[in-house]
Amino acid sequence: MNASALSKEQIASFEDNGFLAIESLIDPRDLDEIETEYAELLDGLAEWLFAEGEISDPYAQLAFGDRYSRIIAEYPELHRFFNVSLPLLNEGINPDTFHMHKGPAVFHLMRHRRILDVVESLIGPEIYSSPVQQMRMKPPARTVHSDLAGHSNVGATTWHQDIVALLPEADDTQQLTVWLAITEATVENGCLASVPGSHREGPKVHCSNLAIASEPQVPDKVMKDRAAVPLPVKKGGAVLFHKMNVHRALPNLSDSLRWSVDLRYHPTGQATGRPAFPGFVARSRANPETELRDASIWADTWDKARDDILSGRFQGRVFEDTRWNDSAVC
Ligand SMILES: O=C(O)CCC(=O)C(=O)O
Repeated sequence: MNASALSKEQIASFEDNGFLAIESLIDPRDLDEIETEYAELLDGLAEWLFAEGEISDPYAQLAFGDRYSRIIAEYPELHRFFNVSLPLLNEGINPDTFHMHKGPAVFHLMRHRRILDVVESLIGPEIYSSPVQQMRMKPPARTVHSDLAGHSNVGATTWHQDIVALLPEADDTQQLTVWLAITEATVENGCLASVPGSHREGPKVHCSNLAIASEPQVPDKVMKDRAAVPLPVKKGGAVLFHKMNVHRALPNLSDSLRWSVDLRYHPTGQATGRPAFPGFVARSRANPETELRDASIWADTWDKARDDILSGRFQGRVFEDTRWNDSAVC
């Protein structure tokens, strides 16, 4: 039996609050690979978009965060090429922007030993990496294109429970979010804020009314008297979430990019809640040979999912966004 990566106190705190902030979870140097991979990606896209006349300058002289912020202000679809999931669209898909990033650094991060150790402390040793995952690269709020102000990968993340985005097949899935800070997350640059104990309150009404926001949210009027705790963490730090915990992100009021990734895991064999997208066995103490260790195979599974959706071979819904809607509240 391995020693738990979380102390008894940390596990009790997670169970009590529905979240746990770990100021430093992985060595910040373990993020070098992601930073290099994303810098190369941005370089290639900047050259291409400039050649296509989509942006006025490739901004090659700028550091990564500023360069990303400048380019996405001119080309709002940019975020799709950096995300680690295909777009969450049930219809109206444009193949030109139905893309994602699936480089080896992302796969290596999903299998990071320290992350899986912590996950194992909470859900046990048979760990499935859920395809419900998002790369969130948030420029300073004042620079965000109005089309993206309500898009949680770039602009605001409003109050929600993570269950809101899952199909009903995953109602009993023990999904755990690992929200990892790739840049330090502070109150100023938009760290998360969470309502302690809210995971015991059952599912909340989430409004999908476009007049309020472009993503399902628990309306501010419902949350206005609730005390939320801000959860700043260092670069390489993490916040773990129960899927029923109510949380949001504060706005990025700083002058630089705030960058995080949310990874999700659940015990192998449970439904992901997003059957159009592929997951994989990240750790198995019982059957280690079932673990996926090859980043190119992982990338291939996403290519196949993309083909299946675009060709119509996959006919179900990709994403759940209206199930918890209730017009009386919304
Ligand atoms: O980083 C964000 O803005 C939101 C992340 C989040 O809400 C989540 O991981 O569930």
